[in-house]
Amino acid sequence: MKKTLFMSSGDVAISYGPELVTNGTFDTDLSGWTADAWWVWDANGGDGRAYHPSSGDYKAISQNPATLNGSSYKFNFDLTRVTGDIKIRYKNGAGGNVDTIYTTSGLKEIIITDIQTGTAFFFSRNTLTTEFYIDNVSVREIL
Ligand SMILES: [Ca+2]
Repeated sequence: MKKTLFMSSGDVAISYGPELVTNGTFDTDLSGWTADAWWVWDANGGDGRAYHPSSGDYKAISQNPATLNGSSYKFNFDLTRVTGDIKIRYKNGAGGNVDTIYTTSGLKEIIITDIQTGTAFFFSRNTLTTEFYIDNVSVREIL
């Protein structure tokens, strides 16, 4: 029997390359990250995460995944905001800063189609006195 399979554009499977972030789940510490001493590892009852205690100063945690090469990537993380505005920064292919500001908690996702080879991803406050947690940071190439 002949079968015909119909697919809408919404059914197209997107596949991803391997995880490029080291210790994005913060299981036991902040290893693999470059962090201002302000940052604290939070055990969070067994699901460790990175904690930015309340501050209005620029105190960043960052990582530059080794194999970023200028193709497209899915960048996502879990944000728990206590207060303030949280900034994510990376560089585009021209070397310009790309900033995304968040003022709510939740799973945050950025699809990146223009990225500098070897860029780092920085998490910090934007302008306000800010307190927040991050976990499950992931960068994967869109294949
Ligand atoms: Ca975790």
